[in-house]
Amino acid sequence: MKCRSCRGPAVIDLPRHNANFCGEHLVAFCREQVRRAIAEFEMLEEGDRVLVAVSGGKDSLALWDILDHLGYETTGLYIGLGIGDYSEDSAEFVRHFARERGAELLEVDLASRHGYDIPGAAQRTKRTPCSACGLSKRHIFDREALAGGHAAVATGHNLDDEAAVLFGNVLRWQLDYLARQRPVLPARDGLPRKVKPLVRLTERETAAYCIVSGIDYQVEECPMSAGNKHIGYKEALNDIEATSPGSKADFYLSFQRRAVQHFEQLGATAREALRTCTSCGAPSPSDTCAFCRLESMAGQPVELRSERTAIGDHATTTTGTMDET
Ligand code: Q46
Ligand code: ZN
Ligand code: ZN
Repeated sequence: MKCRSCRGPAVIDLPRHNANFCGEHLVAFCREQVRRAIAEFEMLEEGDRVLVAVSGGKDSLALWDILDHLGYETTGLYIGLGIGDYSEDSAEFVRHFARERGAELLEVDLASRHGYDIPGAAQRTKRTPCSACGLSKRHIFDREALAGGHAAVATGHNLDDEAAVLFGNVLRWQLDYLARQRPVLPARDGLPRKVKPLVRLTERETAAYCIVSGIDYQVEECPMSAGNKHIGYKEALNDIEATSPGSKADFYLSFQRRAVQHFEQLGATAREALRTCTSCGAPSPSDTCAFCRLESMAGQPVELRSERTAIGDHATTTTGTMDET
């Protein structure tokens, strides 16, 4: 098996591209895929300041690394979800990555800042853990991006994730979700722009990118993901991909290129006028936003605080601050 670019020994085969790559050219390939996704979907402009949502997994760390290499000014944002050992380990992977590169890392710990963790919130509010988690993460991404003056929030959703969500939305013909399933959501009504620059890369490719680039990441999956129906959709799409390489990318990217605009008219429900949450100031359709309602049901009162830390030159200060959490 030879690398398509240099004819040296290949470390990975990518049937959908009819190509094999050595480590060096796999890295170049992945960065090029991200550059093309950003350009095609007009996600970012040259040199933009980007807040990268990092979980400690392969996708978000690969994304942070690639955006850095593409010349964006990045800050990592890690949210401590309080999911036992899983969260403790994931924080360590993120801190290690940031420390090695002298990268700026912002941490928000749900328990110390908002008085709840995800397992507790799920129990007290009768939401599923992923629903409480998603709501919390979206709110904090938006808030921190606006507070820091970042041009956009970037998340590590890859092609497998997005194709699986699309598959689920098509199975149920969720027109409103289909209309909004874009790799870039423009800033609006006091919300920052959101981008998914990994939509041209599969999770196998981001994992290989991390291994070849020496990025240590958390392999373990979140223990609260059990029962998530997207896992089954991913398996179904992988079965199709195995016999018909390229189907997954075609399914998702052709939807973006040729179909999503048709759903915009079909699925567009009159967008509720947004007011301002009287508690936190975030845009909200009601007087109190969903996040503040979750916090008041799930949380214990805490003294609010925020942690912004520059890692590298100030490693000692950083460690001190982080240990507090
Ligand atoms: S972290 Fe949170 Fe995921 Fe865990 S609780 Fe669900 S949403 S599965 S990306
Ligand atoms: Zn090569
Ligand atoms: Zn609020």
